[in-house]
Amino acid sequence: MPSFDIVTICPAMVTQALEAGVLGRAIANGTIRVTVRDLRDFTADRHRVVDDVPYGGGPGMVLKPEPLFRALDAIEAERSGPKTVILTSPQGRPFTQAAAERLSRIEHVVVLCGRYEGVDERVRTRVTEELSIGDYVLTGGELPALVVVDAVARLVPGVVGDEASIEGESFNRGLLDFPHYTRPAVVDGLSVPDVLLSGNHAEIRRWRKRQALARTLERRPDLLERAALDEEERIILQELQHDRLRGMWNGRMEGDHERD
Ligand code: 4FV
Repeated sequence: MPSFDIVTICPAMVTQALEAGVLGRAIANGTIRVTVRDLRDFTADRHRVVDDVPYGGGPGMVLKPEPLFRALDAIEAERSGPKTVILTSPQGRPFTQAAAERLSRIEHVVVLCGRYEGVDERVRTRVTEELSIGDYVLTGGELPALVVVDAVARLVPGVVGDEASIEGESFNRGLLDFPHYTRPAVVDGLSVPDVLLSGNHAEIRRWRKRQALARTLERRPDLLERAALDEEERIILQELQHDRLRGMWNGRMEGDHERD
């Protein structure tokens, strides 16, 4: 059973977020195990101090190394075997779906949540991977840790009810997702593309491929360089690029809601 340890000075925030939805159910039914560790439990002083002023001066505080080292020692003492120790920080490599897939195959993942200006640099001697969820600065590493655990845990067999919803999702192959519609067929004069009401599954699959490619071409052409396209998708993409060049493609998505 894949297991996660999250080390944080805000355990309540993390625990609460883990109680919700798919993750909460998977933890409750034992499909995955997530242990939230309060960093203050690994301090040695009666004030449970986890931070200190930066050497060399400057604003803010830095997370002390010893409590983090003790937390990692305790986790390692509890659970032998290979583990990945992740530090979430803006200095990390961008977190991607591919990283989530790779981490979902690792038995034990530990996530250290930064706070204040960050962790003492010597903590990185115990870190195997540093990940960033985006080029912006948050108040803490807890939300990034939850992003990583959520994206990884949902890939663990049995966590998401319908595995097909994982395999089929576009991002798995590096594309943006196609538009989704559900009842009612018309709302505020906004209708559903006829093809989705046609019952013609071959046409529907083709339409979804075309929408995913068109949306990716328009919004994230960078993804197309790395996307694993099948033959049909390559042909559709050529058509889209051709239309685009011929200016026939006016940037409006075919799926955009025709007003009745
Ligand atoms: C972050 C990010 C992030 C930086 C200072 C925590 C904060 C504070 N982590 N992706 N973006 N971390 O902003 O992962 O210690």
